[in-house]
Amino acid sequence: MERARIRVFDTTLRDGEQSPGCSMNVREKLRMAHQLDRLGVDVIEAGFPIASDGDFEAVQSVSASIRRPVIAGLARACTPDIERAWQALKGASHPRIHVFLATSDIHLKYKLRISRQQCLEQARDAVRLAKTFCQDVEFSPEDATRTDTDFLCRLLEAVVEAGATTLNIPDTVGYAMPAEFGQLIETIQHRVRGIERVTISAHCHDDLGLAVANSLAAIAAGARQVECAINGIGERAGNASLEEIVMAMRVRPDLHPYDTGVLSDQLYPTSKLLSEITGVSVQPNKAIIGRNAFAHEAGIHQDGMLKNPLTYEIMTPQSVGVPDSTLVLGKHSGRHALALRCEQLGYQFERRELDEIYRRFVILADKIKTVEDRHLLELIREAREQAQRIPPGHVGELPLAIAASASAGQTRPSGAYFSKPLATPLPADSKTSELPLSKVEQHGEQEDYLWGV
Ligand SMILES: [Mn+2]
Repeated sequence: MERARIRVFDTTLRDGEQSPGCSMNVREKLRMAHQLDRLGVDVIEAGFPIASDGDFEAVQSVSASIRRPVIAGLARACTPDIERAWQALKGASHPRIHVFLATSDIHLKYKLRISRQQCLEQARDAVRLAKTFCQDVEFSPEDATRTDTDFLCRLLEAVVEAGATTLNIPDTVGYAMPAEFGQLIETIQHRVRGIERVTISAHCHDDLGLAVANSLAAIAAGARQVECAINGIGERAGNASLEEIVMAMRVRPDLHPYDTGVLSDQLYPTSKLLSEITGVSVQPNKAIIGRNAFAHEAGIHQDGMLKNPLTYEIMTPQSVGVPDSTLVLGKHSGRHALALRCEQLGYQFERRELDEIYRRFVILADKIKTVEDRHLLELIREAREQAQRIPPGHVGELPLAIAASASAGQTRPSGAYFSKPLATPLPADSKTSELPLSKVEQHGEQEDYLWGV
């Protein structure tokens, strides 16, 4: 069976840019647009041309230099906006005017102060005007999810008749639930005359954390375009995250048998570029592209990962452009990961030696959360030094200097620590092979497996 193709409409440069701290100048938008082109999105919404001269210029230069995708510009349903949008877009190889007008009673009454009938006529006239400039016209009934369904269907029918080629259904305020939103898309498909000639699109916000779920529900119900943004940026809680939608479909084709034109290994580079440009980074646990999305700290997870990544990863980091999984060394880590990191640092240990290092490592990790390579190197050195000086049976104390320097946030370990003479004299008969055994060893590997599920 051929899989349906979903068009990815990226609004990072328009809705995304409207989020606090994420505004971009012309040069930055252009840089981002080139990366979105590499990523393979179908539509780039480059801005809202009437909003400012800068935004006009940005849409104009994106239109002039990015030739493969459709370039969209936003316009309210009025003549000056539509004309301005066209002025900015006319150099594009595939221009699209995106007209919007609020349709919910709450917006009509308090914001626009117009009747439903006036709203319908304004929407229809705006699409007609846009159509005189451009074949590709998208219409969005703002706040669609809080709009009376009968009225919404009548209005959509009018704009299809006026020439709209894409009907975008926005959950502007992030209010919808997945089943409900899917139902709305189905209703529109059944009730709007002429709908078979146009593409249905979804535009979801994340106010209840459901933007991606709602977008997937819309696709399942027949939407063939999805509007989304890199890193999920956008008004308030943001838009549906592009990387999450794309990877949900890629990881679960059994339930979401759809294709996109997105090259998934460009997801991480695109996310990083956006963070670099805006200075706004994503939370570490952000799905797909967060710092911890492919990091494993728990011992049982690390052990599984080292044996076969399929144990704890549903996709490879490489598939989304992340260089490699990270095994973070913390108090939840086990010997297996510790040994591997030691090996990567150039040290190979006998089992008993490793146990001693592991014992010290756990004590340290309890204090400083993440054990960096430099801590580990000190720890190894310290364990070796003490092994040479302390008689067998005596268990050394916590490497306090490391803990102190780490918790004080120092980037380099204190040099004085190593020059400090150790109090215990070296017994003549001690051998390095007779490292003191800690209680840890008696519990064996099971000790590493306390953290799971
Ligand atoms: Mn929006």
